[in-house]
Amino acid sequence: MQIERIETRRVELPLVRPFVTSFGRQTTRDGILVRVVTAESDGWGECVTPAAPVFSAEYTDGALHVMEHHLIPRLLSAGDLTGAGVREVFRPIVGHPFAKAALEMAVLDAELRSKEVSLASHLGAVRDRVPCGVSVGIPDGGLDELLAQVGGYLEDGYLRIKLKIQPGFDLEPVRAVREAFPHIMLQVDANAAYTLDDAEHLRLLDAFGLTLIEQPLPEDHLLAHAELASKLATPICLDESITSAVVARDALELGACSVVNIKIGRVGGLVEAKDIHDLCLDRGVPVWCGGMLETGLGRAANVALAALPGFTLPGDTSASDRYFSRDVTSPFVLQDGHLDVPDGNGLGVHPEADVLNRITTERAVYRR
Ligand code: OSB
Ligand code: MG
Repeated sequence: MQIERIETRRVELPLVRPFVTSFGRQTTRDGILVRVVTAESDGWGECVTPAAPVFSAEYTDGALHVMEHHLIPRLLSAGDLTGAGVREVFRPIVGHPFAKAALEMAVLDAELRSKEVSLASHLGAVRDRVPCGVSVGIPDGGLDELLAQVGGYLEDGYLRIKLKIQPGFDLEPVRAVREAFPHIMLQVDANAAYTLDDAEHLRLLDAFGLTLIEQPLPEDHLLAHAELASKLATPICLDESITSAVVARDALELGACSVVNIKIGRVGGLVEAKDIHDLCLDRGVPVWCGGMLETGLGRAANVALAALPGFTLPGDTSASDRYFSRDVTSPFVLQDGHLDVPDGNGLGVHPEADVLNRITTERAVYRR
């Protein structure tokens, strides 16, 4: 496959409600959609960076810059290419996994559309729908609002609730939700907001029967996570720390986590994500699919990935209406707590032109 043209679109979509975490407050999805055009077909990818470098070093302006000046030129001069080869083309460029993942996704989508194969079957999916959880931000309105939001999501049918926590907003909200909903699958995500000095405090979470605690400590603190894991009964899951299959193996060897959150963007693409899945499946380590407030494009990839056999826990693969009043693709709709895995060619969804044009704030085209 020879790439003829690559288009980038900076997009901005309002969120249905602000999303607040220990690293900040988000009211819009400010991302990049990319389109790869070949002689036979075209494909789409989504860059899921936040607007500011607060989750990881990467952010949307930086991702657009590295695409334009470093990644896209390499793809356009790569000659004959498949989705499986993109990771190698990008290897000389250090870091920037979110930008790399978006372009790899678009190349793979174009390839699979021309081969008439769905992404899910290409990856080795074993199910046609995936169980879904929802990630609940820190509410402006305190515990009453939190309980109302959680109750609403449970009514919608979500199978697992994840609460964002931070110092000063942890034991109380977890206790309140657990008391109101004694039997739900419940977990928490700290987004790296604690230190090992908080171990005794975090140990108090053991009382609430949580499925896991996600990323309690900073990204590069693998040994500290191992030490914390030895003090807690609640399983530790890593998100920010797991940047590659190599790091995933190191983290598991060190005992830094016993569950892994896989995000396509954070690890640099679907090929790396599948490698992490395979490693964890081989070691009997449960994985689940994280989210970055994706539009329908990134969501289609997440849902296809989450259909692999090692994804044994519900993901942050919520329905479109949890994020946007109008998604850029046809919406993903929750049915019985699940999302259907798209079975069309490639991602199985495509942006709708009117919405795409409405949300695009900048567009650029690069030719071979
Ligand atoms: O840490 O999992 C996270 C959103 C943006 C950045 C980081 C995270 C999240 C979420 C939301 O928790 C997951 C989603 O519903 O997409
Ligand atoms: Mg997380």
